[in-house]
Amino acid sequence: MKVDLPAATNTTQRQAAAFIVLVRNSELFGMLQSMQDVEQRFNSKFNYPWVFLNEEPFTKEFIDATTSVASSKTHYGLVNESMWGYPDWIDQKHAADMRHKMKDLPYGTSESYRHMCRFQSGFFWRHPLVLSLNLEYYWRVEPDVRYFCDLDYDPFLYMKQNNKKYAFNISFKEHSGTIPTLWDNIKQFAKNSTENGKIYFKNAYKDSLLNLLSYDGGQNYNGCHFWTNFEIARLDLWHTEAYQELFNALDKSGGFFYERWGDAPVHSIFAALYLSKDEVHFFNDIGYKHSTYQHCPAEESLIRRCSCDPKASLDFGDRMSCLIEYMEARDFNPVDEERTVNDILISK
Ligand SMILES: Nc1nc2c(ncn2[C@@H]2O[C@H](COP(=O)(O)OP(=O)(O)O)[C@@H](O)[C@H]2O)c(=O)[nH]1
Ligand SMILES: *[C@@H]1O[C@H](CO)[C@@H](O)[C@H](O)[C@H]1NC(C)=O
Ligand SMILES: *[C@@H]1O[C@H](CO)[C@@H](O)[C@H](O)[C@H]1NC(C)=O
Ligand SMILES: *[C@@H]1O[C@H](CO)[C@@H](O)[C@H](O)[C@H]1NC(C)=O
Ligand SMILES: *[C@@H]1O[C@H](CO)[C@@H](O)[C@H](O)[C@H]1NC(C)=O
Ligand SMILES: [Mg+2]
Repeated sequence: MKVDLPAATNTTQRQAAAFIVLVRNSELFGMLQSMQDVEQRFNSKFNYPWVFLNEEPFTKEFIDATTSVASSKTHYGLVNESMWGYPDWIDQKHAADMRHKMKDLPYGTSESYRHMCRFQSGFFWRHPLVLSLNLEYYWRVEPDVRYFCDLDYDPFLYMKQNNKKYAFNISFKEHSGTIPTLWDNIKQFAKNSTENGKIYFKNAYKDSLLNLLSYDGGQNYNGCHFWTNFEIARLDLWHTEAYQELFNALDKSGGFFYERWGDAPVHSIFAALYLSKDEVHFFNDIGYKHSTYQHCPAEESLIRRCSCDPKASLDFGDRMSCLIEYMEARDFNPVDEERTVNDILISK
């Protein structure tokens, strides 16, 4: 994949951007590990601020330690119960029963994980602290991730110059047991909106990444999603009427609690349906590791002082990787295909 990168220099103009991290006090040491990598590989040269969010107040220890590792400003925000808790339409007894039924799935019984996924889907981008900073882009960071490669250009500037709205660097397949009715709700949302005279997914099917999500032309979801442990995006993507209405509809359906919808499939489905292919970017040059899944760039020209082995990369080798689906969705361009994404969603 050929990409035109900004100059490898730290003298380019800074963007309105920040790292946004949702994290617990107990994850301090994993957080410092991630921050040290990000700072060493990139941010010590570019000095973007850090924003930390938590549904409990950060401890003095957490604040002092993270502030001392950051090369720039740090901000700390509390997530209150308006963004972390049960909406009044949720039947909490039913939610508890469903968690028990999902005990064999990853985080199946976890209540906090569900609040986390709902927050990352519907709220981090409108948290008062985030709004107050007037950011155009964010880069999501989590504790315990490794950044293996030096990054000597500014990815926010890259996104600005190339009109990218959402960027990821690894893709992955969700366990279908966590999202049994998610896709039906997406299709139903498109139908409901269309009936109300609102067409949110106007892009041509062949200009979208819909085929990343489906092996059968939109009938069923194949589980592919971007891995939101690393995500760089425009905040206004989530402020669109289309996303806010979609989130509201998904939230009303209860699936964040009765199932275990992840923010990764929710973000990814929206980005793939709403954006054009060219607005989504695969950051192939940021060697990255999150627990057992890693991405290490294999292209010769992209190897930039990395300390990882491309052969150990998830990418094409692993059946859980969706990179092949992504590449095929990018290449999908039949001459006689005139339908829009909305046409597809409402016909299935
Ligand atoms: N403050 C807070 N952060 C959480 C909680 N649960 C998860 N997170 C954060 O949300 C992100 C995703 O959680 P993680 O456990 O890494 O989930 P995974 O990446 O899907 O395995 C990480 O940044 C965590 O630090 C929680 O209960 N409270
Ligand atoms: C980044 O830029 C500043 C000035 O703009 C310079 O002082 C600093 O040395 C640079 N840092 C690195 C690591 O290149
Ligand atoms: C929680 O935060 C929201 C803004 O995000 C605010 O409107 C609300 O008043 C806060 N609630 C409490 C109980 O502090
Ligand atoms: C679609 O509209 C119906 C009828 O108003 C409603 O019951 C349902 O929850 C809506 N579903 C979605 C996903 O918007
Ligand atoms: C993926 O993103 C992570 C950052 O989270 C970064 O460390 C890693 O270098 C990125 N990997 C790739 C492949 O770009
Ligand atoms: Mg994680």
